[in-house]
Amino acid sequence: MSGAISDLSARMILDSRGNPTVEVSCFVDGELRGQAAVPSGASTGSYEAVELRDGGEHWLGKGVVTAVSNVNGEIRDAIVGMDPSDQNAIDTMMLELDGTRNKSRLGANAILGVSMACLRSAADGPLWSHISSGGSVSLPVPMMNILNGGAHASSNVDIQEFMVIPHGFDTFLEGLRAGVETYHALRGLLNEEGLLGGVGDEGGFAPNLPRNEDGLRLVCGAIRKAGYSPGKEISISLDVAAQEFYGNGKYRIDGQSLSGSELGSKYSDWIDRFPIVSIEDPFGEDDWESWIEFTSNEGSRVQVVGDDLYVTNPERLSRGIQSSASNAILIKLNQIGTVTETINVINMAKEAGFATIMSHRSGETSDDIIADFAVGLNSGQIKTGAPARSDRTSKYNQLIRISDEVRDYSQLF
Ligand code: 2PG
Ligand code: MG
Repeated sequence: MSGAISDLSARMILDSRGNPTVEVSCFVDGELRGQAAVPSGASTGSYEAVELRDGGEHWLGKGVVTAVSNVNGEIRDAIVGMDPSDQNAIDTMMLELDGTRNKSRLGANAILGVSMACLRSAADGPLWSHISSGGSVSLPVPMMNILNGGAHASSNVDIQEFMVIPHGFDTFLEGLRAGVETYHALRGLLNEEGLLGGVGDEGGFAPNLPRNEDGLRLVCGAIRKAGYSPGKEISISLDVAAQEFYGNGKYRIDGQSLSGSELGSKYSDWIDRFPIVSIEDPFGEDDWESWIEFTSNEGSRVQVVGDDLYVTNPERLSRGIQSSASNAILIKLNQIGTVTETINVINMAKEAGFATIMSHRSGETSDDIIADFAVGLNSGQIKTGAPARSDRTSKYNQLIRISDEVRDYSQLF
């Protein structure tokens, strides 16, 4: 779209956990053309780009006054006058202005808000089409987090996410329907077992369970109760987020203290007995040895996904590719902090033959931009929580809208 950026304005809004976050509006030739809101993680990797928080007493230290004024001041001054369709120039300008390796001066939350708002301003038609710039597109298979634990729930379950992947369907809508039916079936099953309580940060149920394995049993039961065959039409994906229970070389899970190899054997046993097709962050973010060993043992049976391990960072991904530490990467815009760098990382992963999964954060807004990214970058998979609460369903609903225009549903597993 022609024209020049005439103004940028940022403000604080609230995310799904009731914490402040940054929203940015981008004006082209005096007209509002694009608006975007920044998500926020709870189980964040230490190598992520820095989210600027004010500290102090207001908003429990989580205020974003500084990040907002960085957009309304320095960043605005540098970006006004630029062509919104030159995403690379916009992002490079902000990287240079920030001047740090991890965006800690201006804040990745300030920079990403601008980057995404400019992207939206440049789109002449559907955003997914603009993002694809003529490349192949497809509707992603969803990873739906129906049982929450770890840092996203106050239960005793160590594993952060038990997800269902409806891969055995011809269309996105059929897959989504099967996942939704399984979510409701799980509610029924938990109710029957006296385990139904509240939900976690991503809308999945959050029961206390005797062992983590009970999560697998319950999800399988829910798939069957919904009328589907576990492993055939719907399989299981886990985000262990193992960094959260790692310390002094040991993983504390199910009341045991395990080495990386022992934990790997536990996963192998689960893979033997349950239809698990994907495991994210099975080990800590610096425990490369365990990653390499596990991927060499199980990489042909399951997708091994690096999230905290790679933090959508090209240097960390390059190490993972060279050492075969995994065979897939989770992609989160705010881990790296600009649209351009996100696209570069996903392309790098694809060239190496890695699978890619576009992902939300546990703290979200109703912004649905990741739906367009998943389609436009042909990521094949999207992870965006339970089919409940509008911070999660906004992404599914946008994919439903896009499915009127795009027919291909990614074929996996
Ligand atoms: C993850 C994410 C999203 P968070 O670990 O993959 O599910 O959680 O945003 O808390 O890092
Ligand atoms: Mg994760």
